[in-house]
Amino acid sequence: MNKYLDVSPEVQAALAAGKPIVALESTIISHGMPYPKNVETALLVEQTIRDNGAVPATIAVIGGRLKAGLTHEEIEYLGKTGRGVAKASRRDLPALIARKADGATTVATTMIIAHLAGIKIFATGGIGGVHRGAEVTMDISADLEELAQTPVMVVCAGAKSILDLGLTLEYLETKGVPVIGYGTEELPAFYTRQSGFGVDYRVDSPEELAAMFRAQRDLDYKGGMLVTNPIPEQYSMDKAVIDAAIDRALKEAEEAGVKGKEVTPFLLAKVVELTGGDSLESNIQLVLNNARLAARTAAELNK
Ligand code: PSU
Ligand code: MN
Repeated sequence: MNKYLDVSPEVQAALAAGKPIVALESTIISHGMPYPKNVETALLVEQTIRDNGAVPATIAVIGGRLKAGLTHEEIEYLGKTGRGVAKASRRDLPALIARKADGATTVATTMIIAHLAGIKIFATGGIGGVHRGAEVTMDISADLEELAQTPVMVVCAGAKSILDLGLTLEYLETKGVPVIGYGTEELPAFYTRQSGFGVDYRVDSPEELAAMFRAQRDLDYKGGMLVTNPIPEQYSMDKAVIDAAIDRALKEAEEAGVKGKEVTPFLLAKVVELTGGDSLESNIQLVLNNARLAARTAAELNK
């Protein structure tokens, strides 16, 4: 066990008993949704994972400790503090540990900590990727490099088209990361079920997802696998509405000169501001949908 890691008693017991476990990230709590919906959602996602036969392990950095499994109080604290908590990606962990500071984990750091704890599956909303204009800015999320080097399955609803989805897929291909569509041949774009881009493989059951992941592990690949699960039809959004909000958000980010790690949270917050409660409800529903699939897949993987 890594000396900086704290695994909660519930997650420890699940690991010892060989029970299925699903990791969850915390940037989605602090930076992804407004309080108190973020806390309500985080707890509901945990409950959904339990209802589907697995144990949830929400991940964050608290007081410099890498936590796999949070208390309700810790989730409440992250949600209430919101963007006041540092967004922690791979490069931030050494500083947070040394300074005994708090951090909300992105997809990249949640994968790192899940792997340290021995957790193989992680459910979230959307991942980071190659930003539009990255051929000039070089703004590429560390999430992609993490998928290339850490053996965790990430179940998401695709990526938002605040990113360049075509370049994101090219990057993942170069890095050898399989991109799976769950029940679809097309990469979902978070709020919508379609993006116009194809996935590598369509899979229609948790059994088959588990089999692919097992094969990847047996090959000793160092990287992970990306499962993209489209938002349920009834919660999907009008493409024109969401595209207009994204265009506007990108324009405002450019005008405000937003750079570095602030880019993604700025764009996400703008989109929510411009589309209101509808996009928040969609966001919540797609995360619950991913939690269900991840829990069932974790159960299959443990058979
Ligand atoms: N995209 C979303 N929702 C999110 C994020 C991205 O649709 O919550 C968060 C995740 O935590 C992701 C991080 O890992 O932003 C990526 O940030 P960056 O692009 O700075 O790597
Ligand atoms: Mn970036």
